[in-house]
Amino acid sequence: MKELKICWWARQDLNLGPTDYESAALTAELRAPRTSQDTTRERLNAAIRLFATTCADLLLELTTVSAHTNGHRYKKGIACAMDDKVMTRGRPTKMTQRAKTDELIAHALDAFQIELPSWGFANTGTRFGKFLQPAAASTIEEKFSDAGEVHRLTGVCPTIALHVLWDLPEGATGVANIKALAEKFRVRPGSINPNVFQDQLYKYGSVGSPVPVARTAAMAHLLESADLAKKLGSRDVSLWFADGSNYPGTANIRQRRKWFEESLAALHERLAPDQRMLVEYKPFEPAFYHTDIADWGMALLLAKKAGPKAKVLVDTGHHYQGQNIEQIVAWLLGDDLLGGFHFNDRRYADDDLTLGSIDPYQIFRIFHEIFYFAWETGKRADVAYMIDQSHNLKGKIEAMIQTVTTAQELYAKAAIVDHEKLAACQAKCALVDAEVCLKEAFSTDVRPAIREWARSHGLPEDPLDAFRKSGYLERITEVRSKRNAASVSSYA
Ligand code: PSV
Ligand code: MN
Repeated sequence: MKELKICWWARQDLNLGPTDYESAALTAELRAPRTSQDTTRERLNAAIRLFATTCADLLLELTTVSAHTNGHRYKKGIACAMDDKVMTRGRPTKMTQRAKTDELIAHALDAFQIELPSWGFANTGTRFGKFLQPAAASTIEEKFSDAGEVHRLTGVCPTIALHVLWDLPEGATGVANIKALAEKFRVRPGSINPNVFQDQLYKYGSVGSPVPVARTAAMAHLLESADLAKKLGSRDVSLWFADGSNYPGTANIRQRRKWFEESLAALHERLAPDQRMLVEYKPFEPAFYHTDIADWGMALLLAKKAGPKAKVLVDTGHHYQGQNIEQIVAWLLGDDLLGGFHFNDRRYADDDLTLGSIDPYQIFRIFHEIFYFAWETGKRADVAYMIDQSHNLKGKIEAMIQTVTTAQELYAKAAIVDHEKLAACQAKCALVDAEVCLKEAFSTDVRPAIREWARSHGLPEDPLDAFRKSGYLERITEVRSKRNAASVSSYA
């Protein structure tokens, strides 16, 4: 029992604990035995052990210590706590359940960021045609401008994903312009997405094509994308391949896999030590018989073979009906192979609908697995949250703001799951209680806490309303509508 308690403090403290617990443990650290060769973590563990045995029921609030969850602030917290003056300011206090919940949410939101896709601001459609929007972005400057607006209002979207051929058609010569736009609109380039699917050359695939020139061109483009990412200061090269075939017997599946393995290994080689490559999977479309990287198992095998900088990217729309996505997430987390997400929702296939519009509980369950992993292991999952949506009918900027606030809500709900209680219920096979525990968090109205968090960060409490009142849409509509009306919308 004592052991369990110690673990609990350790987890809370080293990862997602509310300030009060952390401060209490930090206070305990002051009393913990120190030897010169102890690492901070060891000392902290010793302190937590001491804390658990001596003052488990006492919550000390160190008002001046901001011991947040991320490494930097946490270290700062330790440094402050080691200062005796701070120690004397500690005073015993009990927090209400509501205050604890709000604080958990604030901590979680402080660490939550989500990347916007450049293509989400442009005119898009289905294969039957596009419905053009007067305010849609068509230049890279307009995409940066729109992304900057979403970030200005939400405060959590500091990066924009770029698609190489769409956003950097001239390759490296476009880098200076992108950097200038990043500066101007205060959003950095995020993941770099190579495009090895739209050129005629790729009719039978890219790195998996039986046509040697297609494989060579695709490889060159992947390497160029890695270099572009380096130049732009982007960590992730995000890979999606349309490769596959349409009819049984028309492709050598095993041979194509070998070509994929070779190409991904070569790309891995080209990455800087701090860069990553994310391997995305998708079961079908545009290929309708077989897709070379059809599911997470294939992506996982390819990533493992490529090397440690390769991780799997989960696009929530890229699964067979009924697939348990949170289980995939849990498995990938367990092997440190979850690199990131492309968030969207779907009803049928890769519908690219707004996150949480069809099944918000599913996104909550995904976030829950991530929090639960962190609580249990004391490790913070290094996961890139990215949006991959095309809003064909909704106003693009509005839909993006709606997506971001939905993501925050579902993330906040997952942050307040009572992990200790849940783990106890699971261990006892208390099925109803375990499920109630999860649902309790899901049904909590986290919006007041999110509004409070926004207020405290100088952000609008209702970003959608702020956007509507800002006049931005009217301004861009005036500038862009003529050009948009003249652009092509037909499929054929
Ligand atoms: C493919 O459907 C995909 O999910 C890939 O991530 C592409 O990069 C993106 O959509 C383009 O919209
Ligand atoms: Mn995607």
